[in-house]
Amino acid sequence: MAVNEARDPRAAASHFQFQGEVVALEPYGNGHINDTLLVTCRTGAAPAHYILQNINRSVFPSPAIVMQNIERVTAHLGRQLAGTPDGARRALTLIPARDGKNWHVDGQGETWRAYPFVEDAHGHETATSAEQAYQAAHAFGRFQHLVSSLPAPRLHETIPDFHHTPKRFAALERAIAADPMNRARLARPEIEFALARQSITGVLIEANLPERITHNDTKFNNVLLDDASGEGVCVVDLDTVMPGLVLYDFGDMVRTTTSPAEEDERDLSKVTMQFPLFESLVRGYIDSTRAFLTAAERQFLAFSGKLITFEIGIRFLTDYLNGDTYFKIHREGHNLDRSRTQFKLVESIEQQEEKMNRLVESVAVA
Ligand code: ADP
Ligand code: GN1
Ligand code: MG
Repeated sequence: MAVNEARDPRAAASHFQFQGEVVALEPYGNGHINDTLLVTCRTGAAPAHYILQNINRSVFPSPAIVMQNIERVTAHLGRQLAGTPDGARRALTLIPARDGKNWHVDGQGETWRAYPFVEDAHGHETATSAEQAYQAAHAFGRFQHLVSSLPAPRLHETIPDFHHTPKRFAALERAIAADPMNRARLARPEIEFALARQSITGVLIEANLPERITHNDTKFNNVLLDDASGEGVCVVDLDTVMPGLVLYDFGDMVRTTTSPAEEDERDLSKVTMQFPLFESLVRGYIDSTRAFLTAAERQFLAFSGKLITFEIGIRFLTDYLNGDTYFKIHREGHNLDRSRTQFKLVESIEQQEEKMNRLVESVAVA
């Protein structure tokens, strides 16, 4: 991942209360949005590691509201986990800047934040076992449970209408009509696929489900699994924690965990919704959300997988048509490839949806 050269991570790092002297800064992870760096500091003992991030201002036009949310959410998680075994690794905590604030704004108006690096745990691009799927779903469900008791006021909407699928669909229609890069001719089958499914876009919004605090970006690589035990130890990427429907989170787990292929896989024969992984997601999620999940929410678990996969597919397709202005890309046609894998997965879910619904019912009554 290339880090924007115009920004100065080394200067930014000097503003945080890291332990010891910064000896290395290197790009880290596979996020599509922020610039993420691993910071290594020399101390008297073992090196200390941190994550330093620059918030993407074209995606988050108001980084301050992102940080205000994260400040409240991390403090709330920290209070609940204090004194529990391994509590410090189970939630992100902000490293303060030298001026005592919880983030740093540099001379160019760029916003930086830092977290302790969670050692001996990693995010993975794909799940390789049913147990990993269970662990991821359990961790994201536990996260929803822990944040459900956050005291008022309501969190800021860091990206309004983030999971408003009908509005995402309307944005796609605008991109098709404007076609600023003359790329629509290269994406005809994908455009047809998307347009044929408009009818599903409003289902969750019209279902009258409870608003809760949700993560909204529960990609499999946004939960760190413990290297030794495999346990889902820490949920990361908190920029979009805000009011939402729990199904946005479960849906994105289905999208990113049940297929053995990576999000940008070009060999579509590898993209399929693997039923045993879906079953593990359902079990892990229901096990950690029993305290609050309603029957109305449960009945959309399978559907949410289809909807959110479709939604992210149309976002990739829209970005391709608009000239790749939102998601970081690493090759020509990258966003088109990403939309193709999403749509292949939607098809695979469509083929198994009834069976998936029956499974959810059987787990719920067990
Ligand atoms: P983006 O919003 O660009 O996806 P993330 O916040 O998800 O950025 O960070 C990118 C990746 O860095 C994550 O997927 C995760 O693997 C890793 N990561 C983020 N924070 C930490 C942390 N505190 N400790 C260890 N790894 C982290
Ligand atoms: C982005 O930040 P990252 O890479 O975890 C995006 C998600 C998409 C995802 C697709 C703020 O997530 O909404 O589902 O890419 N985040 C934002 O991989 O738009
Ligand atoms: Mg991420």
